[in-house]
Amino acid sequence: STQRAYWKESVVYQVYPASFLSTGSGSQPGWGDIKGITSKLDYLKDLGVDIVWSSPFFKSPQVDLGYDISDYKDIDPRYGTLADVDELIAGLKQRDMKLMIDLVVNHTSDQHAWFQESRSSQTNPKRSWYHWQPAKTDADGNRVPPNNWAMQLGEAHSAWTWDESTQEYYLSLFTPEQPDLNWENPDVRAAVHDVLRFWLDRGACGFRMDVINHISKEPGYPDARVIYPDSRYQPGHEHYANGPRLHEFLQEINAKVLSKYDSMTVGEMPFARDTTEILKVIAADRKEINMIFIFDIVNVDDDPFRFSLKQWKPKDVATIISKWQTDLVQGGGWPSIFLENHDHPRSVTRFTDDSPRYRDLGAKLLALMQTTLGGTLYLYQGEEVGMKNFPLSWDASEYKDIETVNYWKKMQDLSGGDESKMVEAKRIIQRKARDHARTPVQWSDGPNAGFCPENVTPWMRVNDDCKEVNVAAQAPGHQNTLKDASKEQGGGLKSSISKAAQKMADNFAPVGSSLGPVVPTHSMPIPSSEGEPLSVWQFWQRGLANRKAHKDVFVYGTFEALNVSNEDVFAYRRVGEKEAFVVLLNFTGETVSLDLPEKPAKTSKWVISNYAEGPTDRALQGKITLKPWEGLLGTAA
Ligand code: ISL
Repeated sequence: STQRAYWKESVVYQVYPASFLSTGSGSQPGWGDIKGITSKLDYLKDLGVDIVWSSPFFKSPQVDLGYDISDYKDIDPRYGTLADVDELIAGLKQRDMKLMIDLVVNHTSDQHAWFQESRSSQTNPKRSWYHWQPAKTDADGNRVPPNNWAMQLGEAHSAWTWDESTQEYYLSLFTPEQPDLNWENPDVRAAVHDVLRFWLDRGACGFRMDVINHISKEPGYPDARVIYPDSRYQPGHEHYANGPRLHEFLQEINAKVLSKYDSMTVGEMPFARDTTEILKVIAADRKEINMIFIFDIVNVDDDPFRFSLKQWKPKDVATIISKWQTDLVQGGGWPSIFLENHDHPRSVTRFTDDSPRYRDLGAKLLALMQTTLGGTLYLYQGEEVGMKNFPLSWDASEYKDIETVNYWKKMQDLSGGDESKMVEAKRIIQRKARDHARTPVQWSDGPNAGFCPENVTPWMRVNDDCKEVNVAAQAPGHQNTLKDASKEQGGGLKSSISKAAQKMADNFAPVGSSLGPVVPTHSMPIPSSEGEPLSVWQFWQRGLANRKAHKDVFVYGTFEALNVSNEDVFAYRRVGEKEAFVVLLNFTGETVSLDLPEKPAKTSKWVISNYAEGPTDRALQGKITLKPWEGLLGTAA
């Protein structure tokens, strides 16, 4: 049976600090800060979070919102100070929670002292800390980059940036302001190890490792295979994702640093699809990293890259998730569960229907799915209240992300004044841009959604729906955000407890299961007026509590996809040593029916539905009907 570990059972909550909460303690008004995170620890604890992963808050020119770091051991004044981080770590410890740091060491900022030295001359001792290459010349005698690799966030640009003063190119896979470190150089690796030790010694539990499978580039920088015949530059990841020395570098980090701490690691590995290749990184006996983010599910509508709209089918979701749920565990690895992060649009928009009629049901359907899948669960800020993409009506200037800005510029160049092309481009960014995950967290229905004070303009526009969708309206006991929010008291929540909501909450503890009812870790009333369902937030809270109370099944149990007669329904069984559950998820806005085979899915009782009235008297096997976007959880015989 599977070895237990804290990092397997933990619920991780990702904070994107610029957009989380602005208390005014940072240097830039309208920008989130570290004290904002610290002030929300009770909130997170109450939700059921164990570990906070914050996107980078280190010193940075913010070209790529902190993924361009100019000092790994200091904090950007916009976010606060090192003392603020110490306070955050202490606050987490007090609550038996942990902090995970975002480690961005494939590249630095071009403002990092290492790069400043490296670019100062061709003979500087740090020259070889980055990838420098002489120019090539094309048939017409023009200067051209060393190869045809494209910049990932730079639409139609070369991945190589020309340095006028030293007359060479440097590799910059993301933007020109993010030069790639040269991991071939042992001094670079030692400097990175030092950064890890610095944060572990300060009390971080581990790392989310940014594009960690990009650190080993193929020697000689061979040309990329051509995917876009019309384009001069090509993706090229076959030469730098999962490169030749990746395992050696990861094992070195583990042996020299990680193994000396009770640490956890999750690697971000774009372009990792091959099971064998992935298991080489995460299988426990490899001593590399604990788990990775596999992007198949969030790439389901890419064709093959982000700015495209591919029609996906519910069946695709079922196929992708089922594959990783089984393959990784069988191969000695460990899955991560997530549908959102700061690089992807909102899941309720993407995977369900975010219109007023179905939005709550959709968000709860996804919560039911995620809290009942195996692996370490990652929740992204705002997902717990069902935040959605901002609307098509917003002007293109509201998009701030460098990737979107570059794409928009490229489309303007290409469109040659053809308005219909820009209408299409706008439709695409409204569905797919990273910006949708970066609007301020909606804490209340007050000014700026409670993200920052009234007289301050937030760095990014608050989504229009904040009046209806916000934490204060959904999370009992969390009405106050900024200090003077007292006028909101009693505004969002109805105090009477409805029988329907109470019944549903009780049902979250599957009766008849060996572990008995869930004992909530919080002691709050169930808020709702007659007939009102649980809020999305409450549904998440109870889902997380349920997951923990039955972790033998939901975290550690086996996963079996169920072959039901309807391809729009994702159906699976989770099986532990003492109990088992069945999950049925209708990924359409239609009423569907399916045949649930007697074996292996004969359930003893349906216990949860995302509909307020609960599972009602649904059949236990044979023909079953599901309402639009309905999810059901049942105990299995
Ligand atoms: O968003 C993408 C391009 O469409 C992804 O490929 C993304 O660049 C990739 O997942 C790497 O992301 C990470 O590194 C980037 C940074 O911009 C992202 O925010 C970060 O999550 C460079 O550091």
